[in-house]
Amino acid sequence: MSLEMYESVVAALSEVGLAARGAFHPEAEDGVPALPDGRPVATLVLAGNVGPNMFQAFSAARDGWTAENDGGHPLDHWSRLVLTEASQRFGGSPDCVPIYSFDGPPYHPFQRWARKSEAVHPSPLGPFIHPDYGLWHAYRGSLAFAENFAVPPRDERPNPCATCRDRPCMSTCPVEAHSGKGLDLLTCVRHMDGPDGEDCIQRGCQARRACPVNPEFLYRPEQANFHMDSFTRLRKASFIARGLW
Ligand code: B12
Repeated sequence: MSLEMYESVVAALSEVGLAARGAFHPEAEDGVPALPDGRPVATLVLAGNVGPNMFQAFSAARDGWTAENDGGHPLDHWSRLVLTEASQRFGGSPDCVPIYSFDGPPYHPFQRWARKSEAVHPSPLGPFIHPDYGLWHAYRGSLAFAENFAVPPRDERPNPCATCRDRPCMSTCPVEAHSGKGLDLLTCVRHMDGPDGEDCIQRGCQARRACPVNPEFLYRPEQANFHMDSFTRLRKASFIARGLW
């Protein structure tokens, strides 16, 4: 089985600042949309961030951008630019098209796709955990191909949370927003927007940072701050719009 085509997709994604996050051959129940000319997608390669590469590439590219040209969502804007560029290396539409994790609602079921592609598992916090990258990885989109090419078999390593006895992620949040029944979003965002939220905003979610799995992949402060600041602003705006703030 030659992985030559898959390896060339890995290289193309890496050149634009993204990491390939595994791949699979979709079946009808996976909810992968058809290609623009109606053909089914034969191979889907997931793309995201692992380690600091994506944030470095994004930070360099956005220099000089304003809300007028990035639509107020600079990381999503950057993701569209670079995934379109990567797709064009494989002929572009309709043979290879990007699908984005942030397009919605309704959103594409990226977590379902992620579980088919890599050894990721639900963590007690909600986001998926990876045996190598811990909680420090995410998805920006995917490349959908008409061509059926060989991809590596799914990595079957088990969930690291299954053998984590102390579960510090569940007891570290200063406002107990993680109860085990899902995130209490209003409590979380109120805390981050308030006078004691600085640590979470500047360095990232404390519960997530308490995870002992491979903390060397922890987001650096500039990336943590970018994500937490935009998360807080967008969620607060949504609560205000719904009269819940
Ligand atoms: C909407 C959304 C949110 C909403 C959720 C609102 C809601 N109540 O649904 C809000 C704004 C709250 C949110 C918050 C966060 N999110 Co969010 N979110 C999404 C988004 C855009 C869509 C999710 C969705 O509705 N999918 C549609 C359903 C049908 O898709 P699905 O994949 O099939 O969903 C399955 C999984 O969710 C799975 N699943 C979920 N939990 C569990 C648990 C178990 C036990 C099992 C078996 C399965 C399972 O079951 C679902 C049904 O099949 C996804 C991106 C995406 N496209 O998936 C990111 C995404 C899930 N979010 C992500 C992240 C990182 C976060 C935050 C940590 C952000 C932050 N603060 O930094 C928080 C943490 C939330 C938490 N602790 O739970 C990441 C997760 C990455 C990862 N490592 O897994 C994603 C994938 C985005 C990305 N760029 O990578 N998010």
